[in-house]
Amino acid sequence: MEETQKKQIVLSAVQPTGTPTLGNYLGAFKNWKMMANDMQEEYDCFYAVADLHSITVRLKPADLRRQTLEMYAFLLALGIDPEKNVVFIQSHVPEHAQLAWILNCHTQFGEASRMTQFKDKSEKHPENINVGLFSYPVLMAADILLYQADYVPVGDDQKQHLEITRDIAERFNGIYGDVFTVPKPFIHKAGARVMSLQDPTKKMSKSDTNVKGFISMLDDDSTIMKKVKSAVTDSEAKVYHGEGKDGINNLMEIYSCCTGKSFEEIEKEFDGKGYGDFKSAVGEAVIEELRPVKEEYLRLMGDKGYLMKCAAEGAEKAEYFARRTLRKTMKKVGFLQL
Ligand code: ATP
Ligand code: LTN
Repeated sequence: MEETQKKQIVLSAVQPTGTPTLGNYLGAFKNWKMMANDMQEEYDCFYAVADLHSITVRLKPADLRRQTLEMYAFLLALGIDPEKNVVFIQSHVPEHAQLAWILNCHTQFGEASRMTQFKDKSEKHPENINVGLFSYPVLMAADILLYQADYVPVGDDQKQHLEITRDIAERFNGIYGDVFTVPKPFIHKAGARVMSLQDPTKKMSKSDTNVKGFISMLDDDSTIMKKVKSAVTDSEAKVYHGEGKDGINNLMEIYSCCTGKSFEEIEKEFDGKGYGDFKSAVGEAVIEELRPVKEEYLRLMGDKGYLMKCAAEGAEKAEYFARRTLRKTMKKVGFLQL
């Protein structure tokens, strides 16, 4: 990657907390891939496995290790070229934790307390409300600001974390002069919030205890079809996008993302047909959408040596940029330079 190029910088990350879902794929990964591949001339992309973030919830060490490599394999399986982009594992670049400390000291307790993800996760894990969970968005801000990112492609649930990142960056720049690029969220409306198949008022989440609520990217074809067929809908038996039709709206959104069809086209396609036909079509579309990624993932998992080599190269490239920003930040704050 040419350092002198005037491309916009893109950064995003995913936690290795389990097998990614269709929500991660449609809300984030699809856009990551588009920015890294189809819009390669415009963007330099940095994508990370956020393993430091994932220990805010208690994980077994062996699971963390395995899931980190698996998530890394998923990123490459999307078709993101590790030669042309920087694909790395967060904990391999110690500057993330270092910058996070400095940013912690420039973040107000009050503003961090307002984060809805913190409130949700505290409710979910009342036995382990650790300080890391509280300062999670500050580490996320460090991830983004270290690379001077212009855009951060994420799902809708991360909007608030992007807002606090922007506030921290602006505050910091206000005190010390221009240090950080103030990043913008990149949230593609379609797929930004894929809902649970069992409770379409809640977002689809890989940590949902009810496995019927989410489609895992490794589910086999018949499991995907079964989950879609048992998705909660309504009793109207008419396919259209409307109020009070959360289940159908969600399936239409999924179908639209996988096929590129608009809601009007979908309504026409299923005019006079029941939910059974519609669900079969959605199931087929999801199966076809995930198939190539799943196949490539399984192939890559058979070559761990290659994955480790890519991770090492990614870490080296990422650190080059991260070190530069951290040095500049420390100098501005007034740390004695050697
Ligand atoms: P967890 O379920 O463990 O809390 P998560 O899947 O919500 O994790 P990440 O894995 O860190 O969180 O999310 C990675 C990316 O996927 C983020 O950009 C997030 O916004 C996006 N994402 C996650 N779930 C959905 C969803 N249901 N719809 C759209 N985007 C999503
Ligand atoms: N908090 C994010 C994951 C994440 C992230 C980031 C996203 C960690 N660091 C930096 C974008 C940029 C989530 O999706 N739960």
